[in-house]
Amino acid sequence: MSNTFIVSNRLPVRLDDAGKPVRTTGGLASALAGSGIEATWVGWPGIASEQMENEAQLVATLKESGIVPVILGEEIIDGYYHGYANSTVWPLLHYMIERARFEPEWFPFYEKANRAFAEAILDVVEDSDTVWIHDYHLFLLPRMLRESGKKLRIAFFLHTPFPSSEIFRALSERRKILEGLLGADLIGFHTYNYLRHFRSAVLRVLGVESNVGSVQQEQREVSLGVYPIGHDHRGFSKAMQTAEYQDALNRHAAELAEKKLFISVERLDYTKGIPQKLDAIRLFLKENEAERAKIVFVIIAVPSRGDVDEYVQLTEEVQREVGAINGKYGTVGHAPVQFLHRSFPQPELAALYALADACLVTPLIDGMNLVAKEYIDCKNESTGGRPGVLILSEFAGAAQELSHAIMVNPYDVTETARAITQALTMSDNDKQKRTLAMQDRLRRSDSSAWATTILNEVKAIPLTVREVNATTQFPMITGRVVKAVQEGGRASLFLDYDGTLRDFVSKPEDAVPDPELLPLFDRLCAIPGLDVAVVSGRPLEFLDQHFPNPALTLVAEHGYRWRRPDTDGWELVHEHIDTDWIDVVMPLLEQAVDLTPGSHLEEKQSSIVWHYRQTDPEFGLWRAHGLLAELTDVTASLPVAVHHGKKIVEVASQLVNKGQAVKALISDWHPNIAIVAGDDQTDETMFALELGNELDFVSVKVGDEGATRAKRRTDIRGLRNFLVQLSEELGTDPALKR
Ligand code: GDG
Repeated sequence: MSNTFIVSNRLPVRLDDAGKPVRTTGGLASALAGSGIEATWVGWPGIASEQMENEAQLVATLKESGIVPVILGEEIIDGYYHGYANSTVWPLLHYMIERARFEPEWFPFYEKANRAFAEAILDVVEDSDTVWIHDYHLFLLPRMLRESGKKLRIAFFLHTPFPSSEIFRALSERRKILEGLLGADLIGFHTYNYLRHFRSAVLRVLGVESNVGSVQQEQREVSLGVYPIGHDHRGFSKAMQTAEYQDALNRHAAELAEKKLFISVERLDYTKGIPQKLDAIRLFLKENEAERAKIVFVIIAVPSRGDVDEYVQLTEEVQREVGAINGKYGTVGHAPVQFLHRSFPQPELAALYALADACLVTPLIDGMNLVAKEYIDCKNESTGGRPGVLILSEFAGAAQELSHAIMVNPYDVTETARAITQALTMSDNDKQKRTLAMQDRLRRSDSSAWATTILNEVKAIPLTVREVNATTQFPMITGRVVKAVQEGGRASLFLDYDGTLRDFVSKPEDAVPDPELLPLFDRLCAIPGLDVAVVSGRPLEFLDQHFPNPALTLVAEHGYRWRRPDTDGWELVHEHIDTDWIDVVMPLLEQAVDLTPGSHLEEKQSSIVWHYRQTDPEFGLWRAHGLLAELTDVTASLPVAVHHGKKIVEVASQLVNKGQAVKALISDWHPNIAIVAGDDQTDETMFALELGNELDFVSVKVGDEGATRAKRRTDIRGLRNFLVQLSEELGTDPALKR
């Protein structure tokens, strides 16, 4: 049976006065408890190893209750948690680049901490287990687990926003972070906007294109999804059944008497917009003298990240401002703003939600915001709830679901002050209607439903998807080639170069053959009965320079010229080719270069190629579509073929294509078996060849993108392994050795 592991920076435990771990509820822990999913937690217990009185005992106690602790020392916690995660990444994910601190010494600790998590997990997981990783503290972990070679299903959920790539790319470690994340099988976000920004970062930082729902990674597909988190409905319902809740409800109702209660609840964090909220309250009190004594704003701000300077300063700023407002608008018996800088038990919180006439949720930006959902849920008449209305920032992820709230722009203090007036004067009937319109859906899509959905989706991903090992498709073919050659027949290999025999690089001239390739060709060319051709779009100069072995056949410029063994160098494949069309298409191609920074033209004997690999990826693609439409029009009656390849648009003479050249070579060589391999559109002319039943014709597409007429697929490594295997099997046969 496969197991599920939930990994988050903090474990759902706190240490009591005696240093003993006590399970805490709330958030993820309750979500899972409610969903009936059994999972083991992996995380940091919240104190540094140096502070633990008896580390071994603590670890043993935690393990007994199904928890796997990740033990971290003070130095790592400082650099990883207080430093990189909370002082660099957190502000950046929330668009607050001016608050982000960039200290080069922090990232190595972030890596070390992620590594410590990986090791703790790898100690306990087995093949086919599911690991669900949470949040920005652990961006590198999915890849670390993937690289372990264990067959795990890995999900990652980001609880914060994912910002625009313009902001994200300010991180020096942007590549490592994206690559780390892409080690997962499934990456989840709260909203479609965050997913969209993530895709754009993957495109702009890694140059990897994606679909709305997935990113292709070598032989794996990484699913992307939108899963708005729900609140702990079950937990709040239970809390509202307790005596503690009733007691708080009665007590607060008596304290409030006729006064209206406007509540806000949040961690004291600069993303939550507390100073702006206080500005709006101040403006409201200034303009509504008659209301001052009748309203109380209770601001519950749970202490957060007290070790980070930014947070200490924010606390002081908020305390000062609250004092100033009360000093100005309070009376002897009444302070309009109550700032409660501490945490409350859940039943007490539920009672305050139930009583409050309005809830002010006004973050400057927030991944989701659960308080907004909890407030709506607690508006339950049968448990003493009073009608109330939610005032909600349009920049909280929750705004996309809670459309019946009074929506505000938290930066617009006047608008928020006006929303307070609107809430104050709203009829109970209107409040109830708004609440009811949202309540059912919120209760259904609570935190348990959310956790169940994500876990079900990741568990449905077949482990075998990413085991499609291209090399496994070849033994049969190797056997057929070996047999043909050993039985005195002939075999031919027609191999494209870029993207087939080696990877793409941004400058085509840098894509020289790697050190293994030329000796491999030397070995293959030495096998009697085997003919080998490199069939490329490259100019003859490049091929001549990099493939010196004269026994190797070279086809340049997509089949325009060739260099065959035992001949005097390069010849035209076809004697007469009309190139008058070049004058017609050239102006269009030159215009494309002028209008698209980073693009350039490559002129070949029988074709012209517009390259846009180094342009802005979206802009380049858009221009390519425009150019293709124009070219299709202009070339309708010309003897050319226009095609859209990988980051190129090519106009080529119709007679000249790789397929025609291969066909001519096959009729020369008479092989019993021929293998053609290529990765892009120009190679389709080879795959589409119809050469009769006599020939064993094997077409292989390298890469898993796009439709193809080839009968098989592999990747660069798979093809390379096949060639090596062939050279070993045929090269080691003494009968065949020269
Ligand atoms: C991150 C993202 C995203 C608060 N005060 C008390 C208390 N709380 C509980 C609330 C609520 C939770 O804390 C706060 O959750 P939020 O969603 O509002 O915000 P973050 O802490 O910033 O959480 C956020 C979330 O992750 C989930 O993905 O929504 O955008 O920033 O549940 O009830 N609970 C108790 N006493 C308090 O005084 N018992």
